[in-house]
Amino acid sequence: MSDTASTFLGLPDAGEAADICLVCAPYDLTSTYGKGADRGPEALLAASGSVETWEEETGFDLETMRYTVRRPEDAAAFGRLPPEEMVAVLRRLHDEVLDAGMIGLGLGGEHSITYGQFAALQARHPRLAVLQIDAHLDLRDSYDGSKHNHACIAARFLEDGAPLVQVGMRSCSREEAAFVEARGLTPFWARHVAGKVAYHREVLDRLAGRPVFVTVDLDGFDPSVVPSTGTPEPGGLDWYDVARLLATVGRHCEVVGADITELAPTEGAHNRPSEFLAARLASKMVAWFWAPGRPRT
Ligand SMILES: [Mn+2]
Repeated sequence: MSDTASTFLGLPDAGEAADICLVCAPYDLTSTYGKGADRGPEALLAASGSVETWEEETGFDLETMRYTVRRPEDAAAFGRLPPEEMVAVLRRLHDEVLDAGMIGLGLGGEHSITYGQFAALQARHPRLAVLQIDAHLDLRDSYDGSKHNHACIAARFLEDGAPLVQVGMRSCSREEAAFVEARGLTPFWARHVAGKVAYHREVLDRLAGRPVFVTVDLDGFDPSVVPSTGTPEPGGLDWYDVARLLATVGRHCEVVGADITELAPTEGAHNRPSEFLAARLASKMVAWFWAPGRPRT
């Protein structure tokens, strides 16, 4: 790691004294269409240097909390690990973060990175529920020979017994559709919830007072909002769709961890709206989920 590695929001790295630890997962081995998500974490952190530390919506000063960034020791070697080993490395990193009393904010990386953090959290919060923002159901049991392919993350949550609330879906396989039917799952399809807020009540009912892990695949957003992602499915969520939902969840639930995945930076772009949105989302998550003294209902 060089001396010039980005910090979060351009603030000094607080090391072991941090409240929030951003855990980088520069990994993109199993993606199938657009590549580059391994460069997502650093692109988000670099963009965060231009994000205001005053959070205008909640009136929270992000500079009053302390942040640190953890990266795999050897990013290139990490990027070549088989998915099962990658997940094990991240599980250890997130265990350390939680043992140190910090809140983890995972930065991907393809969506398979999420399992390490999920497993570390579930070990501490057996009643953990998951809120997943995504264009895809990710309910394949395995894909390309791995149960830790990016297309399988939601199948792992269910396999481990975690209640799962999925929002923004608009793409799945025939087998996934059959699985949804057979299991009686009721994902919130993008076509039903885009532009709406009335369904938030049902989201909260399903999370039902449990500790919550929020996992955001940026392809849940519409490609006009987040173009730089591996599989930009049309018909996605707007910024305010996601912002209103997550602000509501932050007010009503105990969010014990979160991640932002599938940022695939556009090299040489004149401006980088996806990168900046991801950084802004990270800063908003801190304000919505973890700001001390924030309004709770
Ligand atoms: Mn997805």
